[in-house]
Amino acid sequence: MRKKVVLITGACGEIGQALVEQLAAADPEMILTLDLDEIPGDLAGEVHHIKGSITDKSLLDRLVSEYEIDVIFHLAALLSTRAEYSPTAAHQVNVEGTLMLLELAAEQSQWRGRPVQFIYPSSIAAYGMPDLKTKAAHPRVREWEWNYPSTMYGANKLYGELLGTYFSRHYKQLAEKEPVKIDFRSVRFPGLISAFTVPSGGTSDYGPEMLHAAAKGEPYACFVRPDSTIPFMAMPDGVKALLDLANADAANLTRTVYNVGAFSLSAEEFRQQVQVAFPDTAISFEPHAKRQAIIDSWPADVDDHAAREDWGWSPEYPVDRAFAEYLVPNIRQRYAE
Ligand code: AKB
Repeated sequence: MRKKVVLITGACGEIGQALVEQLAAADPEMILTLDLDEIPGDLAGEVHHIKGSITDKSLLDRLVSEYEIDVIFHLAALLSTRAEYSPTAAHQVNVEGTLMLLELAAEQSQWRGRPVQFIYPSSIAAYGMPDLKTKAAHPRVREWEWNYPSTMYGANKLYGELLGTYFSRHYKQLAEKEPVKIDFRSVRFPGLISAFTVPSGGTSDYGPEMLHAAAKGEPYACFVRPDSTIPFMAMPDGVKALLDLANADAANLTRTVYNVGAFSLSAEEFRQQVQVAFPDTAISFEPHAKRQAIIDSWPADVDDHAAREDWGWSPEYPVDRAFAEYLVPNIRQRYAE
């Protein structure tokens, strides 16, 4: 008999590590992780880890022959800044890799006669505000507004949402016998901030980079203007959003893709929060014109009332609590060690 598992792709990334840690605490036997890297030290031995690529078809075929995949958290992706340097590679991972996993989920759903749940983190990068005037006039965007991304990653995420929705509603709609559809659910994340890992390859990275640099006592040159404003979220709320959505009653879900918000900060407000805890840090602003343009195209905040109404979304870490209770104490401890 095939062993029933929860598959987590991109398990060594920032969200992956936080999610695996939480799920492994409950039932490590159920967790199957997949990533290009080895699973970090403290999680190794706790979960079944496979080192490899989501674009490796023979690897995916092997997985389905050995496991019954009940839920997929598909976290693997090339983020917005990195994707601009390698757009073709980003498309291969973010789109073709996602398509292969959706096909795997569809086959597994058919084989076992029950939907595989497919949880897909999307991003505020799926939005594209044309200019700062429009951004100021529409400070809290709804899911269907301004879906005109200007980055490869944003375009990939928006299409990933559409593909997942297709697989869950219309997949093989002309086939004589209707296939068992997957259960696709997605959240659009703000910039996530972890106390335990430092991001790489994203454009919202200036926030967490500023904080980690300050905690290490290093100066930091922020690559966007002080007034640049986007939504952010503490990592525990990111994990909570994924798990709350996964656990939501399907009958209450009116959408496949949901905004989730926690707080919105300008880069200057972020600096002020950081300097409350680390007053001696030298933080300057040296905008990088092209990364700035990406941040300017993302909304200042999101309207997440659909998530709040349908599945009770409510962040545990508003801005003051995020810094005072999660970020600052854990980061202090991390670098003190
Ligand atoms: C990025 O900056 O690319 C990510 C994101 C907002 O999705 N952190």
